[in-house]
Amino acid sequence: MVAAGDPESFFATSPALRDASAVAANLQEFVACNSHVSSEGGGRRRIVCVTSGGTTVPLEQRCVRYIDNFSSGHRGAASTEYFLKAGYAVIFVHRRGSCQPFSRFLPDDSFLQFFDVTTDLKVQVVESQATVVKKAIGDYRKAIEGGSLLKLPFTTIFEYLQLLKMVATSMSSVGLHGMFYLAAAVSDFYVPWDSMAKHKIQSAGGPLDMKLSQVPKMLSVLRNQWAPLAFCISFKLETDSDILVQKAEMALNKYRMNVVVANLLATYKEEVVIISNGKSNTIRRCNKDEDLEEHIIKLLEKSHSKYIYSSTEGRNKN
Ligand code: PAZ
Repeated sequence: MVAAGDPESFFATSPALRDASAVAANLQEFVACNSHVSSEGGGRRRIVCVTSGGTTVPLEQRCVRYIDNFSSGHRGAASTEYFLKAGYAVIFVHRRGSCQPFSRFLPDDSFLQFFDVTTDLKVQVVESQATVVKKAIGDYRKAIEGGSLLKLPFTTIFEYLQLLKMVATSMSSVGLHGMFYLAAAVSDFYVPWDSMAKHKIQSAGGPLDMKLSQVPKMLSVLRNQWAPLAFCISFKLETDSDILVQKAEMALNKYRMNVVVANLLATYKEEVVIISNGKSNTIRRCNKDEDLEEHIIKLLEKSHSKYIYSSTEGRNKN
């Protein structure tokens, strides 16, 4: 049985990540290709790991049922677009099937609304959507073919934390120029793999009585061991406005985050509170056509620059 909150036993008992060696090779190549000094004189290229979407907690090893976590992945996908625009290389660690950068504008019910069949039986994008689709394809190809965007999918809490560890250790060489933007909704409780039912849980045995263990707090490990120099931003989602800022400040201090972005379930698309160093700054979007993430990323990019500058200054003085 895994001791609650112990990161090492969590990893030792988790099912191995599929294709781990291919993921490690892709990561190594991505980081190496993007850790160069910019030819445009902008200094060293920055790399951000954006996490996005919710993790699942399987209830059976041959999983039929699972506990899920709220999150569409919209915030992570939109933020990825703005980080790319700001010149960052992005490692997009996302829930399979969640919102993706450059295609988040597609309609939820049917993307077939975007297409028409012509009289000579060719498929084409409807005229009203042509401009937006052309731009999205262009931006997406530029990011992928230019080697600025690496997408790594997860579903379960086991996959997510193993990926986060791999990304963080691969990015340790990037030092101050690395950023973690942890927008994923990560499960707080889980069933350890070695105490999980192997087969589908049967209902004949009556009500299900199940004890969940606490997921180890990996933010401390990220900050202290995996990527100690990186600029770290975590998110805090609450439903009770009376505790939001207090909980966000606690996370900032306890895990030594550089910034915590606090948001409420009822208003998270409209506003967030950015908390850092005893300062708090509320950002609101002015209208529904605007992306709140554009404002968040602008602010974080500036804070990251200051962080790099002040850390480098500090080192030069010593
Ligand atoms: O993915 P989404 O756009 O639907 O939601 C984003 C969010 C609310 C999950 C994110 O802003 C957030 O707060 N993430 C951290 C959640 C948590 O406290 O676990």
